[in-house]
Amino acid sequence: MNNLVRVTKDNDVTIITIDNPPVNALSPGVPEGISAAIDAANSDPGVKAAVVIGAGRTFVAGADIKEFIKMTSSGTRRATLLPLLLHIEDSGKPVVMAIHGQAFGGGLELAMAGHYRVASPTAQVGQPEVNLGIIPGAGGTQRLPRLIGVAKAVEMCAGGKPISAREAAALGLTDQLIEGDLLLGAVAFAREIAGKPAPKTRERTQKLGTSVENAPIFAAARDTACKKQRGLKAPLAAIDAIEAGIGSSFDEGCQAEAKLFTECLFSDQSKALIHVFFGEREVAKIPDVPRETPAIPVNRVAVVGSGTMGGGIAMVFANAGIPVLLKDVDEAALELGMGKIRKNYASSVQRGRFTQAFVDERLKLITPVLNYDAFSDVDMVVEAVFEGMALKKTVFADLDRVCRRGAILATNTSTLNIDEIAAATSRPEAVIGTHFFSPANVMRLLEIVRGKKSGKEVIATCMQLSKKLGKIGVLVGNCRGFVGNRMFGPYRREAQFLIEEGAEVEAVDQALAEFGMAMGPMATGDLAGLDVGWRIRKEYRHLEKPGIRQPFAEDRLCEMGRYGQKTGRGWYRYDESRRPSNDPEVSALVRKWSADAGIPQRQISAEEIVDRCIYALVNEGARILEEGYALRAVDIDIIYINGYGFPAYRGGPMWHADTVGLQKVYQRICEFHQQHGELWEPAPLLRRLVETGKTFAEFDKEQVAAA
Ligand code: T1G
Repeated sequence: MNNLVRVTKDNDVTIITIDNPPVNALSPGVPEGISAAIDAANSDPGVKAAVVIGAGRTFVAGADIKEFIKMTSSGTRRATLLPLLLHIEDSGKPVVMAIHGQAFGGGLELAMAGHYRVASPTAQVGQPEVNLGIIPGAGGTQRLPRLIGVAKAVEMCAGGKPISAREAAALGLTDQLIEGDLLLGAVAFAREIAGKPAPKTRERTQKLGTSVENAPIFAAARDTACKKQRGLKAPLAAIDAIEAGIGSSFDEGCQAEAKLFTECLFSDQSKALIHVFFGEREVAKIPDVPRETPAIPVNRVAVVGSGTMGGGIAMVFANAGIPVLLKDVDEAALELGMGKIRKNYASSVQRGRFTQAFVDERLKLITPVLNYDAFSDVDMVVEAVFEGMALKKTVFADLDRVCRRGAILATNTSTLNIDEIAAATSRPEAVIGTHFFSPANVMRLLEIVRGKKSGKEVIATCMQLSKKLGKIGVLVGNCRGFVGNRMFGPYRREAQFLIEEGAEVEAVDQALAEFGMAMGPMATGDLAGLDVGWRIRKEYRHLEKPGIRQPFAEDRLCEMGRYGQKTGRGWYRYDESRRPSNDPEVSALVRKWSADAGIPQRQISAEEIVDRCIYALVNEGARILEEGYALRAVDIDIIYINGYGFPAYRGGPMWHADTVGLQKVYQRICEFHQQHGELWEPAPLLRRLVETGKTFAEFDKEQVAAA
């Protein structure tokens, strides 16, 4: 026993409590403590059975992921959990696992080594390892199919999604659901089964079936993994590990699993996904806004503007159970907005994401209004009107007049200056940017834009609220386009230049899709509407530096009314169900325009396409870091993965640059600088990191240390 694992007794039942806050990860000392506790129970003649339970909010959230970073950076392989789990399984006294909160990864593997499992109805169990680019490494791919069958085990290990305790009970993964006090219920259960044969999971092979029976299951699972988890290696490795166990002994299966686990763990994909795991938690930490900064209660909100964004934002609040007023200028606009909301909810029910009952409840929380009468009661307003400064200032002046003091006044602008908007009010400290991404009720990213005078409580509130809304909130500074869109500019600029220099539209998109982007830059433009960027470019034309090359093709397409999916034509042509097809007319038009502009045409490789687009992101990201508009390089990574479809298994643009090697990235950017001029001036921070042999990850560590 040690301070991570406590042993107590309830008469003839030993209670082993894992107490390693915050999530009882199986950090060094925990497996050893459990092993010693099992020995103590077995050597105590008065004991008939043992119960293993987690202290605090959860059972066990898995192995300690931090240990994996130590292993891959030192190249040393730590002892696995396998011996401990065999030790539990071979215990002379039956061991009951009592699950509440989460039994994830190594936590579920631990639970499956027990002879029985009981759970609270609200518990969740799962093998989410593939989300970290690895697979279960402590027998999970061998014990899980023994308990629930091959098909469901493949789904859980390759998909990585947890299941509820109720579903687990229905599958036979848990033996009893305990309403009320879990420990009491588990001890009573242990007394019931004490003295009965203690089934060893590894010996339960009835549900394994044969290779022939399972072959179609594995084939379908591989197909699904390639489609739904495009580019990710771990799901396929998880399927291989389960398949390797069919027709083999338990030990042979575990050896195959261990080999695949190690290959995954030392892969770039896993290092990137573990970076993302901790990154999604790191972005919540704001150096000058401590975690204990008081948050303003947000129990009632209002959204101004019921267009696509406004409607989506209203759904986000309603989905979180927060009543929301949705305001627009007239009945027609409101009816249109509410119609879109109802349609979105209907398709969520159709796709099984929500139940009709859930949707009915949510719709009751959205109140369409035509005036500001009830705005004095709200704790927060999100403005989502048309992207024009004059209109936004008018709305904020109104909000300043009608909202109570202390209410948060947020704007969903994606490009406009937060300080200028705030200046339209008498309370700039209450003004902040909450930049949702379309569709707002789906996209996880929330760029929280700090104005010069945004108050710390307002920032803290929005950061905490983002988690409640199921979003990942990332705090950014108030520069043009903030972080995401500011970087997206150079990325799409290079994509257009490549097309003007001879690349086909579909070749550019395909190269970046193969790199792992969820969608190519041209198709993304067509989806968002080419006119959105066109209008902004026209508004900022006066800021363009003379003599600097600007892409022209997209503006020309817009002048022809080709706005993308919404007009059936953009870079691609779209049929009535918005399926894209290449449009030879666009190729011909661009060839002509380029010839008129004297741009020589050439063959362009997929490698150049990827380098120019992705390194444009990296270079601009380095500028943003240097200027302090992003707190850390990892913040940029989390923004790009959750808002712009950057592949998580590459860790985000900044982590990707570190993985490629900053020296190599810098050299390539210098080449582009040579070839394409000033737009490719290397960012000073990038040059400095290369000169000092450092990485963006080390830059972050220094930032954290300096804060
Ligand atoms: N290891 C280390 N730290 C962890 C951790 C873990 N497994 N899980 C969470 N943390 C830290 C996290 O970084 C944060 O720290 C704090 O705990 C609270 O987490 C052998 C190989 C359980 C659903 O993938 O999904 O087992 O920021 O903010 O929102 O086969 O944490 O406060 O400093 O996320 O309530 C498999 C990972 C591991 C589950 C709770 N397990 N964790 O969510 O809190 S691999 C997982 C989660 C493995 C075996 C394999 C979530 C959670 P800080 P949080 P939360």
